[in-house]
Amino acid sequence: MEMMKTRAAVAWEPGKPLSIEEVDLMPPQKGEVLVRIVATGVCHTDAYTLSGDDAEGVFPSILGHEGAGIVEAVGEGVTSLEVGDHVIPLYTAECGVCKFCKSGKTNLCQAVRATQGKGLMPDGTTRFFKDGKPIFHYMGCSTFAEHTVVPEISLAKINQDAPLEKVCLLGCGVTTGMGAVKNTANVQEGDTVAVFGLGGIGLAVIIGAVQAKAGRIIAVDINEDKFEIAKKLGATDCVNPSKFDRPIQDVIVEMTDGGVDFSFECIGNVKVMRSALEACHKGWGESVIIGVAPAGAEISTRPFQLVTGRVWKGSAFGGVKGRSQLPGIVEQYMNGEFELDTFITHTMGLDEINHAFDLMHEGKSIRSVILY
Ligand code: NAD
Ligand code: AHE
Ligand code: ZN
Ligand code: ZN
Repeated sequence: MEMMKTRAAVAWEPGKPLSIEEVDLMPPQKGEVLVRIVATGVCHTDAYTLSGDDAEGVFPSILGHEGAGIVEAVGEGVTSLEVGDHVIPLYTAECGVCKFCKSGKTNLCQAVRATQGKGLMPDGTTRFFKDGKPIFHYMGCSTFAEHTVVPEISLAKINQDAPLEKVCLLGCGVTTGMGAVKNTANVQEGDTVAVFGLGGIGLAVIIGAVQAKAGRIIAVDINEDKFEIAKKLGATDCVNPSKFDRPIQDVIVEMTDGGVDFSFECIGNVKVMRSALEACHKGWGESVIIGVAPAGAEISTRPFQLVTGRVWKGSAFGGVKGRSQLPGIVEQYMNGEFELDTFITHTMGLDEINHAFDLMHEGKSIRSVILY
């Protein structure tokens, strides 16, 4: 196979709009797969990396990590996928044999994590080029390209009948939120939940909490335009912290007779992370950090908060093992167990992708889906 041309949104430098251009793509090497991306969501993490705040951000790169597509070619030694398979790229690979995969304790496979974090394929090189110069990969996915090359262990094979323009959202946001509730927190019937930040992640937490039969779901956002969808999905209370002259954790503790059983931070703001922890009930409340904070940011609280039984946790990709568990989540979607349409507030072509970032920053979208 020869080098091919494909269309991509290139992030040349931090803080600049993406540039839509033709790039060169090398064929898949050993253990790699060429995927034609059919659709991709735009997640806040893409904006975070583009902003320059990501400690692992490298430029120029092709961002995007919430996609779905079809296998077009496989490299040497690839056995689990063939041309025509429908797939979701995974930023959390699943090799099945590393210490992490075998531990039974985490979804954080480390097989390709080190090179992935440097924007490289596992062999330490890139497949994307422009005028002979390498362009970095992103989170092992680079779904803002019509074609991408990813490791075999970073692809979940899914039901061929699943609509790729919708299930792309299971590549990050929706799986992350729902999974954090089920796998990381293990919310039980009747539990009280607070969700901080009502973007794609926070709204998926609400769906997860409804599925877990949580008794009360308190949705928190400074943008009240988000409350309507939150309520539609099952939030029982919506609160805007900027409407109170005291800390939002005090408000929530009062509303809930001592605090919530579980809280989820879905923003990436370390001050809100503190509020989310301190909104938890003394003795047992657990707070799950999902939001990604800028390089150098640190969380703080009085250790007394933990001494007195509150628990601080984090969750990546909802604790979901991509290759073994994501296909089942796609099946649940196909069986009507949850919906995705509410998340998709905008669809557009790759040429309009900068508009998707604008909508996100203006708080006007939940998810924009780019259709190739
Ligand atoms: P988003 O921009 O769509 O939503 C964020 C929401 O937070 C918005 O509704 C915004 O109004 C609200 N918000 C902002 N500041 C606030 C404040 N001070 N108080 C209350 N609400 C506030 O983002 P998203 O795509 O839903 O992503 C949310 C976060 O989750 C990001 O940090 C993203 O990087 C992270 N993320 C983490 C994982 C993971 O695996 N851990 C996966 C996906 C996304
Ligand atoms: N590169 C960042 C870390 C970013 C981060 O925490 N990413 C989440 C997924 S965000 C998806 O929208 C994650 O899965 N983390 C686990 C991992 O292995 O990266 C930084 O701060 O350096
Ligand atoms: Zn994401
Ligand atoms: Zn592994």
